[in-house]
Amino acid sequence: MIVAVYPGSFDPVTYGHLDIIQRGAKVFDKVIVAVLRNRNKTPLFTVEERVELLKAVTQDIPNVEVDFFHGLLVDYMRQKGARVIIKGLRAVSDFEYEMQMASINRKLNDEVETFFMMTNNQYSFLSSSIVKEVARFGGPVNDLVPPIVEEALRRKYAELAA
Ligand code: COD
Repeated sequence: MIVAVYPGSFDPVTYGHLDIIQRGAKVFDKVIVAVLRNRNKTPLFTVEERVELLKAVTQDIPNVEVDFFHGLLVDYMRQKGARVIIKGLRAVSDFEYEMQMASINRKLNDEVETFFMMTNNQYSFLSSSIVKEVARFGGPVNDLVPPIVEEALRRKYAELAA
């Protein structure tokens, strides 16, 4: 059984992430979507909120699990018995950073393989940051994120503005 981990910030999950999750779930026996709890960054959504949104949008994919982690990804993978990291690639700019990450992860644990998946062309421009920028100013994000995420964004910015 091949267990893969798809790590990220997912702040929040977008259709670009979801496309990688759906395609990854067709390749591997089990995909664990792992949300990083990063104490050095201030995300818009708490880790619990990000996990809940991911669970909601992946509930129909039986071999996908959602979890969170902190610390090194390779340590988390050891705990989970996972040897494959799934990464999504959008542009050349992603490639340089992801190559560095793949090399350091392999150095930290030479059993780990990074599996790169090219973005679906329609999502090549899409990132959580872009979504937050549009949503913050009240722009439409319905083509960028699932409805439950759109609603969560609307609520979050309304709370912050209050
Ligand atoms: N299409 C395809 N793929 C996409 C799209 C899209 N539109 N948008 C994002 N992706 C991919 C990204 O390329 C990435 O692979 C993944 O989805 C998650 O993206 P983000 O932006 O939510 O998450 P990141 O890039 O901030 O996540 C960084 C990690 C959490 C993976 C990384 O920081 C990490 O592993 N940290 C743990 C500490 C560690 O072990 N570091 C390595 C040794 S120093």
